[in-house]
Amino acid sequence: MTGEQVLPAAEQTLAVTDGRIVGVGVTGPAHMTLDAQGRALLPGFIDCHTHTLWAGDRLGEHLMRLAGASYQDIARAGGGILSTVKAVREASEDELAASALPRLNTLLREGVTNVEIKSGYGLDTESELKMLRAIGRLGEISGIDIHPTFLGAHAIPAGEDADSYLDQVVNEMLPAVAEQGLAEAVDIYVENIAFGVEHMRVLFEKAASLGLGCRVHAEQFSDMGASEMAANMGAWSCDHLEHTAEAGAAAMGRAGTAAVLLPGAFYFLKETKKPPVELFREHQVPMALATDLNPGSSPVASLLTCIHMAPVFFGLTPNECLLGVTRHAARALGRSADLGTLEAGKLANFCLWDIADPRALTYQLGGLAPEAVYIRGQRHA
Ligand code: DI6
Ligand code: FE
Repeated sequence: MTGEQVLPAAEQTLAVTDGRIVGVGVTGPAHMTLDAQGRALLPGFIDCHTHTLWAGDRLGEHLMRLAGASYQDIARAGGGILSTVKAVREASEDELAASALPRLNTLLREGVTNVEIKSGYGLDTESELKMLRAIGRLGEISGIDIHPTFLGAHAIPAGEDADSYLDQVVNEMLPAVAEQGLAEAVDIYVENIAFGVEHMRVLFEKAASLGLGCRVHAEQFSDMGASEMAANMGAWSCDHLEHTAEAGAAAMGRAGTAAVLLPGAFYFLKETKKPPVELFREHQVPMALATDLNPGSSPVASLLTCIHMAPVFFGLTPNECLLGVTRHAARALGRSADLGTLEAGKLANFCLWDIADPRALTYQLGGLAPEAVYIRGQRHA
């Protein structure tokens, strides 16, 4: 896997028709032919795990954590995700979309053409649908390709219990989300401060029956066996994974489930337990990298910062980082057929970088930007 390259250096031209690549390294019949002229031509970067849409801020909690409180302490005291939920419920769909737009544009300027965005700060039917509609609208107004994920099972709302809330998520919210075509996948937070693996099983069975992909926040703080079960159920990805054991890695490898590593959250929460990258290599698990952009655990609107941190914190090679934001990120989104590499038939989402060696993107921290960003063959930045 470390030997795979993002793009062979010789491929300097792309032929594009109707937003899709029709030829690489050739100038066949096409509406547009692009010659990279010595610049590095790379697939558009994919930020495959974000919570980019929120309202309010969590600066106060940041200050509490700097004074010694833990993320879990704050969550148990009714802060954390639930404080963002309160702000999101009070915000309109327009306000939500407008506040997320600058964050998306920040990602775009670093060469990110595709962003997954999760709901999960509504936690009731109306507010979850409002978030997903705002996320859909962001795709139209930003020009970035957005991949919406329904994360109704993100936290347990105040005053409710996990079982009955999960029942609402599965039997009320999810059917509405699917019927209105508002999400491509579901996600659930399996953790001792949130949901258990049996909740995940019920959610995934329903999601699969409705044709949605399955993803899970797994093993961020403890190992509850979520990645093993999720992989065995055909999940697209398991994300976080600091506490994953070999059984989880082996199941992911067998199933081809992507491991999405989130160095921004690891950094911001000052974690010390690292995801088991050696096990992922051994079991040939495709590793992806994402920002986890959110107001609580990863206020990091920079995928380039994450690909800089991953070698330092987790020991990823520069090639693994580049694959992590292209080919393997596409897999985490269930979109390998359309995204992640520059091949005929895939979407023409790509960037031109004025660098001799793409691995340099993992070297310098800050100040890097592509010369041009194309999404579906249209120039965007
Ligand atoms: N894990 C995360 O990193 C985010 N959600 C989750 O389940 C954090 C979301 C937040 O704190 O607002
Ligand atoms: Fe997350």
